[in-house]
Amino acid sequence: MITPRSLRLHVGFFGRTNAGKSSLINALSNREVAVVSNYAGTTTDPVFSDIELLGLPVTLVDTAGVDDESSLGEKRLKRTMEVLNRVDLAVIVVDALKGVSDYEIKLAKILKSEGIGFVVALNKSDIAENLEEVKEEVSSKLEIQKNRVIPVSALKRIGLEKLVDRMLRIAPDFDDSQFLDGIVEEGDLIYLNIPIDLGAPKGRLIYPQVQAIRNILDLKATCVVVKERELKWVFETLGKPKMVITDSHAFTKAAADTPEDVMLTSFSILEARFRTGNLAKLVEGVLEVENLKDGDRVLVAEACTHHPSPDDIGRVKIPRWIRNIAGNIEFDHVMGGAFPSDLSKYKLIIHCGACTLTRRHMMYRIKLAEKAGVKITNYGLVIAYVHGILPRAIEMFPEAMKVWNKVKG
Ligand SMILES: Nc1nc2c(ncn2[C@@H]2O[C@H](COP(=O)(O)OP(=O)(O)OP(=O)(O)O)[C@@H](O)[C@H]2O)c(=O)[nH]1
Ligand SMILES: [Mg+2]
Repeated sequence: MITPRSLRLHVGFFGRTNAGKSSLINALSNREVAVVSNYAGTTTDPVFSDIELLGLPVTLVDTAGVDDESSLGEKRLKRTMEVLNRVDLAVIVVDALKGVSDYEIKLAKILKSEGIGFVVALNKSDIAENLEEVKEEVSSKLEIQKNRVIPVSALKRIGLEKLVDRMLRIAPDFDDSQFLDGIVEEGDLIYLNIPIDLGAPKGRLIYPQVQAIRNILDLKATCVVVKERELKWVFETLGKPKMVITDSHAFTKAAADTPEDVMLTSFSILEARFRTGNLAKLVEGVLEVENLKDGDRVLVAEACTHHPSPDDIGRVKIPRWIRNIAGNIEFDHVMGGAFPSDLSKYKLIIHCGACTLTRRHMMYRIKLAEKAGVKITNYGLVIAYVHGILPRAIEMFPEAMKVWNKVKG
């Protein structure tokens, strides 16, 4: 299976126009993925390309160069900053003939304050003079160690290996084992309940399901994968497992078929915990449903773009369930990369499982909601909540249970 983009290490390339960001991405990927020209401002929107760097799946993100003169520059800067919140690692590309300006200094400060590691690619080293002096100057102005400044030439393919080596050395650890960390242990038996209904994609499993299977095997535990009709049968045949993980669509039936002393949760809740690192915050969000009143506005955000089906979960079911509880609520929907910059008109944001977003990106969206003072939750929690099985589905996560108990006592 190809690594989905959301689990790839995202490396953003930032710098002024014409520094050679696109050229460098082409050189690293051995392809002409990005358009290069001598015209300042060639790249306008972020361009994502998936490659492997020394066996590590990464996504290189080319950004619009910033020039500090035009008003267009302002807009571009804003867009660059949006990309910055989606990357795990940054490369600041500096034209060795020009050195650093206030822009790179500002960029380095932001990256440091956001905790995003970065290296500087000192490009066009093939035609630069006094390379050592420039390197010295860059490292002192950006207040970074000299070994973080790597002279390269995208054109002549000089210094690329060294650049990659530095990048990977400072890359955050990219291991997805946290999906079931702390819950599943060696020797455990886990049942995975996966209904193959009309909503299931043809011929494959969805990523959280694959991730769970892989993670259980990595943890030296055993899993049995069944459709919802066989869940009862497998209990009778193999006995009690430590836990049942179910697809959200089959939550109610799974809850009925799973004895009270067996843990039960959903792929969607596990995914939410993994992707946001803050299940408690999302539980706080779902409890906000009780405070909604007629006329309140709720945003439903779906990270992937798909054609909504007649009983689409985000478009149809969730609004129906919430209206049943809270009355005449207004719903807005966004899809894909779109996310409103003004969230203040919403009382609540209900996000999808976000399996197509990077963790950083999802955490950023949570931060935006927090800044706007808007509660945020996710599909899986809403489904469990409206069916009255939320406490059961989160009881293995003490931090989330604490929030529940505080409100529900
Ligand atoms: N001599 C030399 N020229 C280079 C090198 N890398 C890029 N260039 C040239 O610099 C110019 C700008 O390169 P791009 O890759 O388009 O620069 P960019 O940073 O993507 O620019 P924008 O998209 O406009 O922000 C092109 O004419 C490249 O051929 C290099 O290592 N050496
Ligand atoms: Mg470019």
